[in-house]
Amino acid sequence: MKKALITGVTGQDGSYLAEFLLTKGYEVFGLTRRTSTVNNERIKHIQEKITLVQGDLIDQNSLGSALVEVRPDEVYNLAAQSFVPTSWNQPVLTGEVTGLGVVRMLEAVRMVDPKIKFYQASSSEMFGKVVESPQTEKTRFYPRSPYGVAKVYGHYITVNYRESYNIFACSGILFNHESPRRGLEFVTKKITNTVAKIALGSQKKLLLGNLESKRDWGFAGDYVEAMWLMLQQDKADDYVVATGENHSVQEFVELAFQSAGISDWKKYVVVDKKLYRPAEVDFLVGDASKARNKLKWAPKVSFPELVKMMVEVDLKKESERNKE
Ligand code: NDP
Ligand code: GDR
Repeated sequence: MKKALITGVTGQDGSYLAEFLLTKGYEVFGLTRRTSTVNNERIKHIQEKITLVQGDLIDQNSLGSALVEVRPDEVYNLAAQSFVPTSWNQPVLTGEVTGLGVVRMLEAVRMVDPKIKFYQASSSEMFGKVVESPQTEKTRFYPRSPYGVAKVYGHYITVNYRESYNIFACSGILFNHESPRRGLEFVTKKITNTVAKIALGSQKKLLLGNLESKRDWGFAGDYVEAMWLMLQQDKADDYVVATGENHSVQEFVELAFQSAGISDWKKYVVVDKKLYRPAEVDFLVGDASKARNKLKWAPKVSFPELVKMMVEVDLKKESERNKE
């Protein structure tokens, strides 16, 4: 039985990856940091089947101890300060966790057992102000936020540990992926959650920032399979994971209202300039040909299906809340 340790197991991707690895017969361990209130909402349905180990990407010793305790075959480093706007408010913390956290985990791997396979959650935010479209593994990075800058460090230190120490370290450059488990502050979940409230009468307006930015949005459940596939190859490498389609925030809004049976979305949406970012990433679209060819990976859930899935779950939750 293979053993995997997931950092960021309480997050959106960590919960889907843990489920996925259980179906593949893995013994799954999740690294969690101490919080004053338990926040295991996303993994409570599988908590009996996985083992939680305490640790924090800011604390080097805790990472080494976790590896000694678990002795995993594979480490999936998904933990990060992952919300782009917060990275301007807390740039140093973002650098510590999202950037230096990666080298802390790589050092732990190197010291405890350099044969451990390592996956790093890199991001399309590294492309930022894009220099070409669509973006591939070879496209030059031009990050536009402290988060993007920290991810570029995480990406190159992963490549460097592969080249310096021959560690089987892969970097997955994933484009935006969403799900009903997405954090409430991200634009997709904010939209579907508020649309559900508007449809059921408990909220009147949806406040948004830049409606024109475009993203290549996929379904998180599809993307975690690509992470696993990367670690099953003969050779460690880096891969772009994306759908190859992009849509504006406004298109997402229109489709979300439609899915809730509301045609006149303009009546409800208010643009708030305070939600604009100091530097925006206007347009992202990925070319996942390498992942398609080498990993035989392809996304399954389409953009309209994703929006509909998220709205339906939020409508159901909201109507249950209203009954309480
Ligand atoms: P989430 O924000 O949902 O989850 C982040 C996780 O990191 C949480 O489990 C959080 O724990 C944990 N974490 C934060 N700080 C620390 C720390 N100091 N020590 C240990 N754990 C910590 O992110 P996603 O699931 O959406 O994303 C997973 C990874 O993929 C992230 O690295 C993200 O940057 C990257 N990524 C995400 C994309 C996306 O579209 N979702 C696209 C490309 C990359 P807690 O619950 O305690 O806060
Ligand atoms: P992103 O996701 O920054 O791409 O990072 P987010 O959903 O936060 O923003 C997407 C786009 O929507 C615009 N936008 C708003 N965004 C938020 N959050 N709230 C709003 O009200 C709003 N209005 C408009 C933004 O300006 C932006 O252009 C996500 C994260 O998961 C990262 O961790 C990950 O690396 C990247 O995706 C790929």
